[in-house]
Amino acid sequence: VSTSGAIEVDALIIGAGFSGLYQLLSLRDKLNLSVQVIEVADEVGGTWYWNRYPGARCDSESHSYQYYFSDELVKEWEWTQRYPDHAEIRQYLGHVAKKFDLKANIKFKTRVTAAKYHEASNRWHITTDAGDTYVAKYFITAVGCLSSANIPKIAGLESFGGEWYHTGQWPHEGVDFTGKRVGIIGTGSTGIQAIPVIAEQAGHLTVFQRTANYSIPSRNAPLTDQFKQFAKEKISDIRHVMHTNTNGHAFRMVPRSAIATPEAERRAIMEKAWEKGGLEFRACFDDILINKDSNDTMAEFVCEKIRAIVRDPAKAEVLADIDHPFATKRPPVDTHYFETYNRDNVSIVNLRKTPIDSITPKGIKIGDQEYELDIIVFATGFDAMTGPLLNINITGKNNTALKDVWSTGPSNYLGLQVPGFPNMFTITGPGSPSVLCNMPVAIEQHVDWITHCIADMQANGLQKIEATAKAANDWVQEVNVAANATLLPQAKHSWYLGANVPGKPRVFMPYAGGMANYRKICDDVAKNSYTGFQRT
Ligand code: NA7
Repeated sequence: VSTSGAIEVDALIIGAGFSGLYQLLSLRDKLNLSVQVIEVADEVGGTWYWNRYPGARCDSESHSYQYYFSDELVKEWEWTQRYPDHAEIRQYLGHVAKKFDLKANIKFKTRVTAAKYHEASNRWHITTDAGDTYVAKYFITAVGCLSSANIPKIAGLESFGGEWYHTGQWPHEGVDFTGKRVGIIGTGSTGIQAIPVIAEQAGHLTVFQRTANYSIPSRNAPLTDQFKQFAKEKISDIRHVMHTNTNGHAFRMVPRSAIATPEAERRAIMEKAWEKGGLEFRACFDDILINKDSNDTMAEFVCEKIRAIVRDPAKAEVLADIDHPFATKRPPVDTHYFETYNRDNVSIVNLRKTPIDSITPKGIKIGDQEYELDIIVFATGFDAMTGPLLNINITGKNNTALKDVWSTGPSNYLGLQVPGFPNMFTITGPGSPSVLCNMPVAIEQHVDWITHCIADMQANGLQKIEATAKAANDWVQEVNVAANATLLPQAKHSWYLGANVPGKPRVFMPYAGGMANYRKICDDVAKNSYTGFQRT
């Protein structure tokens, strides 16, 4: 503690999810730095602390959705299911925190209210709602990219007489839907997970769908002993696959074109992949995101499945009326999603035809019709990637606010550093490939890179690292070029583009050039004495 009452640390990290925990461990135990983590929740877990809605489960397979920095850790943790649910992931992160004694450096139930760079001292001053000020050389945001809830400003919400919830801020005690009239808005990954579970409890569930979505059956099941053993014996191989492919998952894209494969063979491949289930479905051809004709074959296949599963043709029509190429929005994986529409107590409303007018004391009003509801669930996603950063009042050199620098869209270098904000690092920031990748793989890469960068500064007596404006401009171009080389920008209603939040700049935010490419770019930057950064 300094004479001014401020608490001096080498590094301050915001967030105690996957990123913050590993960044803390790396800086504290590998570099011997003093580190403070600030976390608003009362426990570790990050996104999984908040997302406890019915059916909340990871879309990555459990053996790939964990840290790989320690073989010992991989060996000692036992996942129970093919896809871990929110509670199991929290248990896992709790185990990690305990094993490495991480909580000693985490201040819980505290929100960072502002972070300001002081040029004369080259220090970040970070203030919290507990009234503390931390002074840190390094300031690292580990705030997640899908953590700022998007609650649409629908007129009349405050007048609603029932209960309403956003899935990303779910009450820990749960919500009792038994016999209730429930409405859910949103059919992204979250809505698609929640709808089948809520439908089993509710008296009636009305799904309000704006954009129809593809979804692949997850085929979730308990893990067999044989698979658990395989995953522990093959740690190095699994790590190698995840580190050398485009998406960080433990499977590879099969190098063949969908459109160039004869139709009968193509169909047989897709049928088999559909039966196996999960995100691997899209990996059975490697040109789905670059060749529209190839993409069409897969899109048509999924739409045929929807029509075959959903018995009511009117419902099937609404569900299969998809306006974007396959996998250009984050493709959900589900457990009995389309089958749920065969229940008598589930109906669907097409908001593309008639949007929501307002929320009334009794329910949701669309045109002349009022849908009477006891509970409304907003599965309406997040102000993705930039939202969590802009929620903190971050000010860099010359009193420049991050929100002003990013008023027309985010710009930074490698997704990791913003010019004018020296010694600040953003884990899984916009411009990084994280959201197009199996998240822990992207996180470990970001954290390892930042840790090496800081180690190199410490070893060489360097005080400051700052991305140059040119490097950031070039990176923004690179992110654009990478996106435009794919079909991804063709999904106009996508949070990748900021399109889900009214007024948000329409900029394709994630780096779509693939995780392995990105890793190589970052490694080359470091090898070449941190090209694109100014270090003093
Ligand atoms: P998403 O994928 O952003 O989905 C949100 C859904 O809510 C989507 O269907 C939206 O329709 C819909 N939405 C958003 N705002 C509105 C309004 N105002 N009216 C009607 N419908 C609306 O969020 P998720 O939580 O499902 O998933 C986020 C990520 O978490 C996911 O990609 C995985 O990476 C894990 P739209 O498509 O915008 O027309």
